[in-house]
Amino acid sequence: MTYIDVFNGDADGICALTQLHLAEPREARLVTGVKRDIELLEQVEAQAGDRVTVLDVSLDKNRDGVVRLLAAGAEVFYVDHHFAGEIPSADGLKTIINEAPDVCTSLLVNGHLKNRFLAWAVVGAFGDNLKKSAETIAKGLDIGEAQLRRLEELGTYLNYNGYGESVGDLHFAPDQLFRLVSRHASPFDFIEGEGREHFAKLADGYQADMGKAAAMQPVAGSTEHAALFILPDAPWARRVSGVYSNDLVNQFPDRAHAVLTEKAGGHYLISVRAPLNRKKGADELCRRFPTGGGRAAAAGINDLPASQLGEFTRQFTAQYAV
Ligand SMILES: [Mn+2]
Repeated sequence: MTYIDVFNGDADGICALTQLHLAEPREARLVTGVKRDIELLEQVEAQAGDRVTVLDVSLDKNRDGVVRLLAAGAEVFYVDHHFAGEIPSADGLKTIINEAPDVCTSLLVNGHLKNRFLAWAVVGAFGDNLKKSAETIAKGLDIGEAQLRRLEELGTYLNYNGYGESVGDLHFAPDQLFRLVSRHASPFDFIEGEGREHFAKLADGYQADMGKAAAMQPVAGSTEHAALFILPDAPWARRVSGVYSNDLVNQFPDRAHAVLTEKAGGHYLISVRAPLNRKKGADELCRRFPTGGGRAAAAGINDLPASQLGEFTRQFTAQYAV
């Protein structure tokens, strides 16, 4: 019997699996990737009796894999908050799926584990930009404001590390980062204890990349309610695009944001954020384009041809016209 742990390579995926490993330490085959690499079950082969855990990737994008693994006799435990569509019914499948906009996978795992590693759930929720949810559940921790902000920073940095076109863009491969992080029952041991050099590497990378992004201005076609930014084809831009989008949303809560990163060949990688005060429509907009997907508040398009930039700009500004 083999454990196979499949997780999104962002803060939420890493913090969800960290909680599960702390609760039940195990040797597992890890399957992950950059944050946008969500069709992860394509890579998974399993045999009868194997236990496959899948975290923080849309079941809709992995349904064929789930069905195939179940047919092979594996047991599948699936926890997620993205669009799921129809959930297969089978004895071998256990799901915890909740698409509510104030929930993330780390919070769902925290509920499953009855708050055993609550601080890690707080980090995961901050990482998914669910500040209110994170602060609400953090009331169950005996920590002060300064410590809460450290958990927020860690969530932000882990999330930041997941963005890139390929693992080569990232400071840490997500499976490596999971191994470094999940040794610690408390996130503070990673932040200021034995893991502090890794925390510092994330912090330094984040500050440097965000400094470059902060110099960018909205491009032509942007409106008062919907702003577009275009970042160059460079590793720093691919790393920072997602967190920069979150940062813009927090700075301008009434405005929708699209951050486009140029790719080789003239295509764009896009992060869309609905206005913080009206978390709607980002997934709907992105799913109208090939390679688009996500959640109502935060969605993206992996590969938009330059020829569709005008159409995307038109639909984005129409979606958020008021
Ligand atoms: Mn998530």
